[in-house]
Amino acid sequence: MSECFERAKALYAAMGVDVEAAMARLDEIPVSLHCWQGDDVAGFENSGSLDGGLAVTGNYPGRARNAEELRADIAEVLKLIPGKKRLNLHAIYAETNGKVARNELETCHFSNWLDFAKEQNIGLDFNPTCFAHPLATNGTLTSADAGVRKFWIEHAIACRRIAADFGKELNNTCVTNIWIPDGAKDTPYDRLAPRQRLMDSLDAIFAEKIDPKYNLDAVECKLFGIGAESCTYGSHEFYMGYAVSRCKLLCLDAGHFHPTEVISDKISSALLYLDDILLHVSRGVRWDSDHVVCWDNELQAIASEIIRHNYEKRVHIGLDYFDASINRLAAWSIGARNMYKALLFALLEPAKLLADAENSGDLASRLMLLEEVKSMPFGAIWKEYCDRNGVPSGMAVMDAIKKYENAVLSKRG
Ligand code: RNT
Ligand code: ZN
Repeated sequence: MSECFERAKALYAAMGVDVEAAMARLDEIPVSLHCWQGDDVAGFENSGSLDGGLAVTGNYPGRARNAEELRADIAEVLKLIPGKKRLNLHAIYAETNGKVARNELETCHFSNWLDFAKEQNIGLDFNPTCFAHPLATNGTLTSADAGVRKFWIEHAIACRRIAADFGKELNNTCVTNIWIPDGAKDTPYDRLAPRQRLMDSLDAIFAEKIDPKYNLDAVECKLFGIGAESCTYGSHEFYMGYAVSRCKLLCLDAGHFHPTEVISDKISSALLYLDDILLHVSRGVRWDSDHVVCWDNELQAIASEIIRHNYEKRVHIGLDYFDASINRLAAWSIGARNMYKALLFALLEPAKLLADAENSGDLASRLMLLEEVKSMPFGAIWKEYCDRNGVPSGMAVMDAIKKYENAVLSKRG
């Protein structure tokens, strides 16, 4: 233990903060790493280009081209992130050589991923993939075509069963999130009918009861997407109502609201009415651009909300961004480390002093405290946390990434 850490710990203690307790609490908070940062949301179906309003920009060399490469990259990135991690898979990461239709997917098509999760001692999360598919060009669960709707309902049902198997096999609850790109480029005449169909499709998907010990269902709203500028059927109001009335998890993606609207302010409201929620921590720049998560004010506000109200068992934290313009392992680890950093920073807030100041109406002291914590020696605590987790800190993270880039990524065509 370094002298820096001991001094920093004493300074936090003077503010009534128990650093050891904070680190112990952080150990129990999982963050779900999205598998799709490693291959630009391509998956293994060779289905062609991404759509549904999703766009990955950049062509930095070294993209994982198959499951072995992706798992090798994830194994490497897990070594660079402290804390209790999970892995979030999409249905398109099935290993079927593209030969099994999405509505016929089974757990056996993910057996390598299950082995990998066991090897790494991590839980899995899951997502039906309702985009990048010939049947997804004109709506999925909202489609006016009953055959198309049926296909996507069957796909989502298959995904829930696979997810429940993940949960059972790993003895670790899986969270399955449904996001669909459905919406209208231009002003629709009827906004109700597609939403009615979406509600009915979701009810059909969730008709089968699955033990919440194995799988929890989440639904993800969005304000707009490319090609769905005028109306997105799965809006916030739609899914908030759906989640509350059906006891589902609401998924709040940080990039899915108006640029001045923040999800940190939605957590306490949503959790008054819902048992659990899912977060897609992302960073929108001017739009839902899915930039690498930075340790910015909003990320800190999200983490502080979770910690201040002891929500860590009810808020499932997932990451959702994709940057192909820089080394993908760097993108992954920078964003994930920032999530843990923000959680640790929140855990080191002088909670009692802040609550006392606020409750006694001493708002100047509240402001002073909130500003003072910004210059506390947080870096020494973070470094100690990384050391104890056996992961590098500072630019040593980049050194490890460059080493892997030279040895592995640069050899990929
Ligand atoms: C899209 C949603 C969705 C996807 C992933 C790949 O806007 O955020 O969560 O990013 O499922
Ligand atoms: Zn998302």
